Amino acid sequence: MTGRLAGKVAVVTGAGSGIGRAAATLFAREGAAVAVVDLVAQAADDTVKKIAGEGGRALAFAADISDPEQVAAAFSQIATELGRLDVLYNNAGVNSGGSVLDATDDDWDRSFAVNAKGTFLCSRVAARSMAEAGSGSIINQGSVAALVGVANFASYCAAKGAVVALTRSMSVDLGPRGIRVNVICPGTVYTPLMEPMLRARGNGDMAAGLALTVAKYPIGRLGTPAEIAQVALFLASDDSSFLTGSVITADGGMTSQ
Ligand code: 1HS
Repeated sequence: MTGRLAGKVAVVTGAGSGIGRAAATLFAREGAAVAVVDLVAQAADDTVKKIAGEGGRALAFAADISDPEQVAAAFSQIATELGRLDVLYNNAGVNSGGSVLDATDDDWDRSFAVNAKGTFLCSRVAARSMAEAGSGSIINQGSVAALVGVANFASYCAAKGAVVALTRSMSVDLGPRGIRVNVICPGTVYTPLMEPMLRARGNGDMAAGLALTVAKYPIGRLGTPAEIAQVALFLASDDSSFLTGSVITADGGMTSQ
């Protein structure tokens, strides 16, 4: 452990699995006290157990980040339990399939409620706390889908595009308050969240969907949660002290072609 987050308090949303769990675990290894936020209480508890098993400090909070009241309650609990807030990683998100021809109103509404509004709601409450301290780092989870068109992903592309635009706007507003705001745009990382997309892409055949997806990545494979967590750690730490408003692709070259 190099202690890159020693003495810090970090909130990670969607930390019950995948990239969020990897980031929460890594942040704790680097010395942060971590608020593990997830829609599924048991999943958040499981991440806290993993962190505790490694000697780290973490607390679990169940919340639907698209619900303003649940966000307010969770962050109030976090302030009570952990006292301060130095880092927010807005990792929680939902996938939603369908092109503009067949996506449903619910697809659109849910994608924006979680991916865009959830990022906004958590950022607003965190930024108010960080502004009092005059420092902080907010990391938003975008996607390559914010930067390039992805077939049958209309509402997800649009919502993640909103996250990138929100990041740039927040960086302008919060820079004078000592708060940095950046966004990671990952390529596909193999997590349970991605299985519906991969299976659909392969017309029901997961292996075929995976092969079609990997073929889009010059590096020849998909990313891992740990690789994205390392990018989040860089943006959370003082190693990225001159970065704000930055869009960091972590995509195996997918958007370079
Ligand atoms: C879900 C993640 O944000 C990546 S969007 C899907 C991109 S691709 O790998 O299917 O081209």
